Amino acid sequence: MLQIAVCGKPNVGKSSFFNSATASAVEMANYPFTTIDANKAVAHVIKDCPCKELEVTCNPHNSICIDGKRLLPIELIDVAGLVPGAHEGKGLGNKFLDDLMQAKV
Ligand SMILES: Nc1nc2c(ncn2[C@@H]2O[C@H](COP(=O)(O)OP(=O)(O)O)[C@@H](O)[C@H]2O)c(=O)[nH]1
Ligand SMILES: [Mg+2]
Repeated sequence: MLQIAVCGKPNVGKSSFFNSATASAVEMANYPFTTIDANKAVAHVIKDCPCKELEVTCNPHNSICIDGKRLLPIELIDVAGLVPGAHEGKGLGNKFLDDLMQAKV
């Protein structure tokens, strides 16, 4: 499954977006480093499925078709905030970068 990491400065709403997109309930709060360990959950991109236009029955293997709408799963990864000097070990340093590197995007 495609993995997309949500990356940004501390306290900008990454975990709030993650919760909305995946119907999760990870901690979100108005101070930096509320998120330490990365959170992962599945969200769906919703597109029109060609099955309606082609008038065929749809039975996809890697996604879900509901009444002509195709739900394509992606794994979202919510990581700690990006701080200056992370590559030198500041903030969560390399741990933060390791979490990010799992993602394709
Ligand atoms: N005004 C405003 N506040 C937001 C928005 N999204 C999140 N917040 C608040 O910003 C704070 C940090 O949110 P959080 O999701 O924990 O940020 P993160 O550190 O980037 O994961 C929380 O108090 C949220 O309620 C938004 O779109 N607008
Ligand atoms: Mg967060």
